[in-house]
Amino acid sequence: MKTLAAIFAVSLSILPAQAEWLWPSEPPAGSPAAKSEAATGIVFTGRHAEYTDADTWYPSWGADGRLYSPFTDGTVNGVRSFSGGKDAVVGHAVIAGDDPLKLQVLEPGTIPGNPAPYGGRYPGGSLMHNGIWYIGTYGLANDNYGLNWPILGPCAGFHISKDLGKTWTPSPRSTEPGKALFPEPTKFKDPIKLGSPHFVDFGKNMEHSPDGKAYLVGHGATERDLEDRKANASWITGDQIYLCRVVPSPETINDPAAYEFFAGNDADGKAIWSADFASIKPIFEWDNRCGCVTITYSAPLKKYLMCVTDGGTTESKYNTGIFEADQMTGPWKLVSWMQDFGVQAYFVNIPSKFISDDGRTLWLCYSANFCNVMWGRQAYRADPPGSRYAMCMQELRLLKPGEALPPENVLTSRANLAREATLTASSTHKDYAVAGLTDGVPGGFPGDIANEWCSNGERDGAFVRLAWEAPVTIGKITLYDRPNTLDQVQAGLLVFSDGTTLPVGELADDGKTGTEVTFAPKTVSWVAFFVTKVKPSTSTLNIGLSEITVAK
Ligand SMILES: [Ca+2]
Ligand SMILES: [Ca+2]
Ligand SMILES: [Ca+2]
Repeated sequence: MKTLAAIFAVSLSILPAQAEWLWPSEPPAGSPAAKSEAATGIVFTGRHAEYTDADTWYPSWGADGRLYSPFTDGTVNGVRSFSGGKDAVVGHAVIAGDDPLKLQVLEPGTIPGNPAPYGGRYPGGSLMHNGIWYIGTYGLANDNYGLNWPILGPCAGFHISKDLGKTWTPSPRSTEPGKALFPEPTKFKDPIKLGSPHFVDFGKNMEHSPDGKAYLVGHGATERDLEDRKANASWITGDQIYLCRVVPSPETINDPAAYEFFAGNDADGKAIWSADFASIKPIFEWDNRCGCVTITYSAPLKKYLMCVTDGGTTESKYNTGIFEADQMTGPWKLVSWMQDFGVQAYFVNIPSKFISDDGRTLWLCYSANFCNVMWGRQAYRADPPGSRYAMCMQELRLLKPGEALPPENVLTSRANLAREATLTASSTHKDYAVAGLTDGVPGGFPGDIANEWCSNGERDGAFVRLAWEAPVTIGKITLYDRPNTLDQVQAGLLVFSDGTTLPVGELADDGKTGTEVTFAPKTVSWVAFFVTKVKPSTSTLNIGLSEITVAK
């Protein structure tokens, strides 16, 4: 029962096509974007793969067909990058392969960069153009009120490599106010509009740039931190989105005078571009919703696709909006607002390399749930499955107008209250996690063991408990056995926080069919499932469950 994940650096899970599910669009009140008529929703296919234990992946598609990306705060093939503190470095790596389920992350290296006066220096936009690789960095500051890097600092320009990342010329700019690439902030910790800029992904070697220029999109705010709220503009939170452009070359990329800034539209609705940073205007604004942003051009759809993350408190669950527009300067229309995507997904982008010929199927590249790894203090679940601290690749489809929605799936439905519960178990095998119990996939050994909960050598007597922060009203529970045919629950008992109990009979051994238990609705703060009988003799070694759902 050695974990597959321990043998392969890549974990992947493939679900049958019928497992597709719609992520409901739930925009909060006050959404400034009209609904898209070109793409009416987002359906996940269940195909995903995760690579490395580092984050901050922004792949740029080189003329040689490979992707060039920064990374940080993790290790790639033994090369470690950590971007906090005075010895900050940013990592870089090459991503080879044409199948997002079978990528290779190669040739890692690091670049040092002093973050002073900020506390960390993190990778931002990456561009591979005409064989020259540019990696941007930006500063982040903490303060004495907690949260994760709540203050966004300036872009310190770009490191440049002319030999595919073997050697680098450091940026002549720094994170010091007055010495950064753009004029803001004017003093340490002051607000910044064009923070954490990322290159618009125009396809292979920027083939679809409208004018040969590179465009940088960034997020920020005009208000100081705390004027509106804590983390008003951080690495993952902000109020507006801004755009600038430059003819990319080693001579221009770090020269502020080479840049033009989007400065609004003229009376005919035509974009105004100004060399004066003071004229800059947002391409999109939504108070406290405009965190980290990326834009990709979809050549088949002739649309720009924008991923915007609303990073909450910087440590909470995050939301991601996907927008589309005919032009980078907008107006932007909402494809889907994915509440709690990840549930804590960040640095979301759409690598142009993996957009299908019809433009309808694409892959999100992101990282997720860093709180679980960094502090272990929040047990954020992987939603969609596969979302973890890594380079996550997740396939989705953009729904066409009039296209039928996939059938509602109780496992992945937001009506499944099990997904909101805090889980505890009588024991968990060291290669497993209790999170597999509610990841939406009734799978497990000999498949992906991340999809199930497995006790540590227990048989009858083992239990799991689902608890909610606030009481929930429930009337239906479905239990799935572990899919292997050694371990089987043959009877169990549901125990509710109101003191009531319900017996449960034998679960289908193959775990494919759930056993549904319905009852008169009751309001409870927790429910536990005790295993009372298992497959006899020595067959059952580590009893467990592959999934449990709880609904009204
Ligand atoms: Ca704000
Ligand atoms: Ca599961
Ligand atoms: Ca079984």
